[in-house]
Amino acid sequence: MQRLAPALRQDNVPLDLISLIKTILAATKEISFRVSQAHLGGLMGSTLDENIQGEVQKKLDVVANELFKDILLESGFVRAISSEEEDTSVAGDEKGKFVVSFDPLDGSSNIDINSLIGTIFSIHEAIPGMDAEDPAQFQQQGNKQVCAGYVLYGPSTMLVMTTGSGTHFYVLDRTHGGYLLVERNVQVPKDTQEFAINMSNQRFWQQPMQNYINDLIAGDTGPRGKNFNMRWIAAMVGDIHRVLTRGGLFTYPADSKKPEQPYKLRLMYEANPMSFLIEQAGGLAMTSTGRIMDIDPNDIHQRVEVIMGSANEVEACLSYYK
Ligand code: AFP
Repeated sequence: MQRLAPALRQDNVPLDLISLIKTILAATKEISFRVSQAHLGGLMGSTLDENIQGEVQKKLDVVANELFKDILLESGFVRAISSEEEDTSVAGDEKGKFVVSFDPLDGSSNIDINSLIGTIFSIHEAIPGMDAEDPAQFQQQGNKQVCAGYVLYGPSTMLVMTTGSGTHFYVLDRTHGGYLLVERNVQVPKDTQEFAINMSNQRFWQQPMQNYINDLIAGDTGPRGKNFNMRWIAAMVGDIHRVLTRGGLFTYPADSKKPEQPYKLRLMYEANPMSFLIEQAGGLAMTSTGRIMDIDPNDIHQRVEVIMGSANEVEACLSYYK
């Protein structure tokens, strides 16, 4: 099995980006260890704080964020970072070539039940001549990402990453401490009979999504003429990993639960990196009105509607909005 650095060189990834990726992965190895220790390290439960989005922070969220922040800002490769757990972007090295957005621990509600969680990251080149302090560094579309990935802290610790030459799976080999390539050029099957959505929000969805899901549930007695299965891990990393592994449709649609906040998932460190991975694996990553990676970001914590996965199923879903 190939080690990470030669696999990246094979994809012609520039050396400075390889160095940054290795820096990010150093942090994930420590997070993987801390997650596996959980109760033993006294890291279960919540802090007394909320992040800027009003969500209660778990102790592990905070530890993972500090680890990432420190390692990235000390690396010299990074002009600025933005994180789910930071109110604003944080300046790094003025000469840093990259900006990094990340969700240090996605799926926090799964921490206390010893279930799937992961780290999501997205890398853009810094805008030439723009100050590290300037939050406009992050106003770049997803289609400008030079690398995106996630690390899943499951039964094995897996890295799923793209630098624009396909989406590849790696596994952390604890015997030598590095990530090994286990599957190159993963492909999301075009068709699927599996979907992932938080059904408890059904009454708050717009009518097209209500109609689409009703038709999936009707199965072989409805217009789709086939039965569908539903899965929901409540951590986007876990749900997208399943879609990348065996296909499926994942959606977090617009809803009217909180009128001031019609969308749940965050563009910069959830939707954009997952879109890059899904598209590089032959899937589609859309809102009901267009491609996610073509959205012009206006805020580091911007939220967005998400419909992604198996190409033909995403098209089928979008046809209800026409
Ligand atoms: P947290 O990491 O902030 O807990 O949120 C996880 C997440 O943003 C995403 O990973 C899930 O798909 C989604 O929330 C699940 O949310 P609900 O189960 O509350 O609908």
